[in-house]
Amino acid sequence: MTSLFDPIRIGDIPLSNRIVMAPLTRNRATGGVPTPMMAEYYAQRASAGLIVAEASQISPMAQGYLDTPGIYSAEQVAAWRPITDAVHAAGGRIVIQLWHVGRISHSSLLPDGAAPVSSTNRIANTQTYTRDGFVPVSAPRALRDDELPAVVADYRHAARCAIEAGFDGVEVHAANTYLLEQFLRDSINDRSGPYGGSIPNRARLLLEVLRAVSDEIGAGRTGVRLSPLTTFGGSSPLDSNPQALYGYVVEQLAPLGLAYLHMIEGQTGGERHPADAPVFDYAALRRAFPGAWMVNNGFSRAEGIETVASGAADLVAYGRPFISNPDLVRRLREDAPFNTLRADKLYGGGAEGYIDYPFLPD
Ligand code: 8OZ
Repeated sequence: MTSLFDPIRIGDIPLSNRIVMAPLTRNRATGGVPTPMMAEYYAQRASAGLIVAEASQISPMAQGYLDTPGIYSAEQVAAWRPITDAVHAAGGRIVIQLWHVGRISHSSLLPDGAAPVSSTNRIANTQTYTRDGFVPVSAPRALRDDELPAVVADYRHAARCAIEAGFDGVEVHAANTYLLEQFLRDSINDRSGPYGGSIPNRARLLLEVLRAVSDEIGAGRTGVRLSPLTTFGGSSPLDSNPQALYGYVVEQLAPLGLAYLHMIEGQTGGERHPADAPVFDYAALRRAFPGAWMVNNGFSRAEGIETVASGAADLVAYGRPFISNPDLVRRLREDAPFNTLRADKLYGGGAEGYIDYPFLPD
C-alpha cells in the first residue's frame, strides 16, 4: 500500500513525500517584488514533498490584489532566487503558480489605471483588495482575439523567468475565477469566434497556454490547477455542464505529458462535497489523466492518508494547515496537534502570523 509519506517522482521532479504545500496568497511582496522574509517562510516549510509557491502575476496586467508577487521582470527573478535557493538548501522542491487574474482586479492596481481584461465585458460581482482596502472589482474589457497570442506569450515568458529564478517548475492557475476559468466557463465567457461558444473554443486559451509553457520549460516541469465546482458565492457561476467541460480539458491535456494535475474538489476553501453542487465524477477525470493526480481542499490527516493508500490520488495538497504548521509533514507523520491559525494575519502585514509559528520541540 502506498503511503502519504512515500517518495514519488512527478514528471522531472523527484519528491521526498506526497504532501504538498498548496499555493497560498499572503500579500507580503512589496510592489510585486518578493521580500527576504519570504525565503524564511518557504524554507521553514521545505519538508513538504513539494511547495507550490503562491499565485504570482505573469505580467503587470495580470495582477489583481495589492502586494502579490510577480514573475516577469529581472528584479522579480533576482528576488525569487534566494527563496528557491533556501528551499533547495533545506532539501525541498518548489514550483511557482502562474497567475493572470483577468477581471478580478481593480484599475488602481493596473498600468495607467487600465481596465482589467477578461473573456467578457461583464463585471464580476465580487471585491478585491487594494491600497484603499476592499473595493468592488473594476469593469473589465473583453480581450480581442488578436490580443490573445500576447497573453500566451506572457505565460511562456513567466515560465522561463521561473526556471531562471531556480524553481523546479510551474503550476498554471486555471482555477478560482481567474482569467483561464473566465474563458472556460459558459457562465462567464460570452464571446463568439474561436475562443467562445463550444467547449473546444472555451478551452482553447488554456490549452494554448499549457502547450506554450510545456514547450518552454518541459511538460515534466509543468502542472495545472482546476476547480470545476467552485463558485465563490456566485461571483464565478458554474458552467452549464462541468463534467463535459472538464472532461474535454483533461482529455486534451492527457497527451501533453504534464507533471501533475491539481484538482480542487468542491468549493475552494469551503465544502468538498457541497450539497447544492451537481454530481461530479472526479475519478473519471483521474482515469483519463496519465500524470500525477493531486487533490486539495480541507483534507484531514486521516483522509490524506486514506486517499493516497487507496490510490484515489498520488498527492494531497494542504493549504491552511501549512500556514500555521511549518513542520506539517512531521506533525502528520507523528499525529501531533496543529498550531492555531491566526486568520487576521493571512493577507499582508509582516513577520507576525507568517514566520513565527512554532515547530514541534525536538
Ligand atoms: C485568496 C486571496 C486572494 C487570492 C486563489 C490566488 O484563490 C487566490 C487568492 C486567494 O486562487
